[in-house]
Parts: sequence; C-alpha cells; structure tokens
Amino acid sequence: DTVKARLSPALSDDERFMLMALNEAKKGEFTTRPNPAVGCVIIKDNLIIGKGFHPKAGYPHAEIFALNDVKNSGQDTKGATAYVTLEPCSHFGRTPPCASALIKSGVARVVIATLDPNPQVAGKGVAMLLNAGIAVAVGVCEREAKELNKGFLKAMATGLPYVRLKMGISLDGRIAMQNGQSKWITGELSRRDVQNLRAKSGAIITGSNTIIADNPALTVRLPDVELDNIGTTAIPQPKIVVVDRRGKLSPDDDFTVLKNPDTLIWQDDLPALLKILVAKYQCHDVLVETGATLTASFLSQNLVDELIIYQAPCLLGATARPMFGGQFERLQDKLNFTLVDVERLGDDVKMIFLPKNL
Ligand code: AOF
Ligand code: ZN
Repeated sequence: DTVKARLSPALSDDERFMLMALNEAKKGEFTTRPNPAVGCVIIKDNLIIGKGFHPKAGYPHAEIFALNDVKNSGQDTKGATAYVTLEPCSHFGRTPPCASALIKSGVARVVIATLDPNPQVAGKGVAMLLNAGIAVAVGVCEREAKELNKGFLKAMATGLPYVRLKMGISLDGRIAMQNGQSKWITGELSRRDVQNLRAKSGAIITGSNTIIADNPALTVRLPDVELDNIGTTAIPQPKIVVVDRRGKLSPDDDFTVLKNPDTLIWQDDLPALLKILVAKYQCHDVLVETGATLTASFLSQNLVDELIIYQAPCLLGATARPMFGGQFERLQDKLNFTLVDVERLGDDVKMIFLPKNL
C-alpha cells in the first residue's frame, strides 16, 4: 500500500477539498431520496471554514448548511471557495436556489464535481454563477461524485432507475433447496451488507413465487441514523413491488408485504414498471431480490445495470434451485458480465458485475 501511495500522483488541493465534500455528502446516502446526496465545504486561505450536507428532501440543501456553518462560527464567506459535489440548483423547488445563496454569500469561486441533469437545473446553476462573475470549475472528482448518486443521475437523464440485481448463492450457483428452504445460505456479514443495499433503494422488486415461498418482509432493519445537522432520522422504507405474472396473489392474502398499503402488485411488463417507478413514485435506485425466473426476465431483457452476487462456501446439490432460469442452446448465446469489484465478507465473497450488453 505504501508503494502504491508513493506511485499515485499527489492529489491537488481541489481534489482534496472535493473528497471532503463527498464525505459530507455520504452522510445523507440513506435518507435524501428521492433527492441526491450532496455535500459542500467552504475553504478560505486553505482552511475549512464551513461544511454541510443535504440530510433529507424538504430540508435545506448542502450549500445552505455549509454557508450557515460559516456564519455560525463568526467567519466570513467573502472571497472563499465553495466545493459542491453537485451543480448548485437554480430553481425554486421545496427550497430556494442554492446558486443565488452562493452569489449572495460573496464566494469568489465554486468548484463542482458534476452537473445536475435535473431538467430544472441542467447547467443553469453554473450559468447563474458565471453571470455573477464567480469563477467556476466543473469535473473535480467527477467519477466519485457520479458513483454516489447513480440512481438519481440515471433517472434524471433517462427516466429509468438504476437497477441492481442481488443474489445470495452457493458455490454451485444455487439459491434454495428444492423445498424452497434458503435460510441461510450466505453469512451474517453478507446479510448485513444487503441491508445497506436496501437502505439506498427507493424500491425493491420481487416475484410472487418468492413471496409465497418465503413470506419475506423485505424491510430495512437498520438503526435510525444520527445526522449532525438535523438529529436522529429514520431510514425510509423502500417501496415493495411484487411481480405476479400469473395472478397468484390477491391483495388480502396473508403475506407480510401485502399488509403494507404501499405495496404494488404488478402483472408483467417490466420496462413499463421501471418507468412508472421513476415517473410516479420517484424511485431512482431499484433493487431486484427474487428467484430464477424473474431474474432471467430482468437479465435477458437487458434491464439490469449491476449484478451483485454474495457467494457462500457451500454446495447445495443438483436438486437445489438455480440462480438463473434462462436457457441457451449455443455457447455464443450466453450472457456475459464484467467483474468490477470483489470483496471478502467473512467466509463469503461479494462480487459486482456489469452486464456486457449485446
Ligand atoms: C443542490 N444542493 O444539496 C441538493 C440539490 O425539492 P428541492 O428544493 O429539495 O430540490 C430538489 C432538487 O435539487 C433535486 O432534484 C436536485 O436537482 C437538486 N438537489 N441541489 O444545489 C443539494 N440536494
Ligand atoms: Zn440547491
């Protein structure tokens, strides 16, 4: 690691401060949706004079918390530089435009990690700052900033959510025994990691077979988070969607997810479902947790952005249920993936793959 550190080029001041702003932004990772997680630090003479993040939709944006932080400590924003992980907004939404607040504060320079594709903003924030004579730089730590708000950025740009499909599998690629028994194949740490995946998802999609076999709650069971700017906050529960192609479920069946009036039972058309999740419910990050058949539909219709596999060191045998219900005649028809991350979680391995689109 020391060798690597010596070989990698030193971070510029702009990058260093933007990474701090990104650390601020991450504090709101589980609570801001449908809004993006955004952080801001304000620097003068190479010192941090204020910082803040967006905690939750309806609350002030990151820039406002950071500007107030400067004021509260009796310092002055005149001539300072603001580092913001997303283009400051230019519109009156639930809150007034941050670009105006920055202009009023007298900052001399604004450094932005990535532009806001929200059509209400989309470059107008930068234009407002430039028109006011503020120096603006865009694209510092852009990759890291985009990583943090994959769902928001994709949904704003395309109207479709960022879809993660997660599976817990055995060494032989099985997800349950023939009788449906599956508790537990993966270990404690993997299951805790899945809680984090759920916590950043606006919706969880599953299938009626999974509901009938396991009666899962599909809830986030993480403690409330302590946000340093607004106090203790519960993580919102994702919306549950049950794809029930053959009409096996009726709304008054005795399954846990059906007791929740917000649960959506959906018949078939998956692309239409994804569009509605963004347009009607503002679910920008979607997690698919389901069995072999629905998994095959999502993958073969090319609807998955990221495949997340937790693989446990056990063999469940040839009669256990496979992870993927699709079938191909010829080897060249196989679905291919690119491995982008591997992590050890106790005795399990977590792997993240991107589908290689045909
Ligand atoms: C910023 N700073 O910290 C965030 C921004 O309804 P509102 O008023 O909360 O506006 C939400 C929109 O503002 C959201 O869709 C995104 O475009 C932008 N988010 N902008 O300047 C922030 N969270
Ligand atoms: Zn704003």
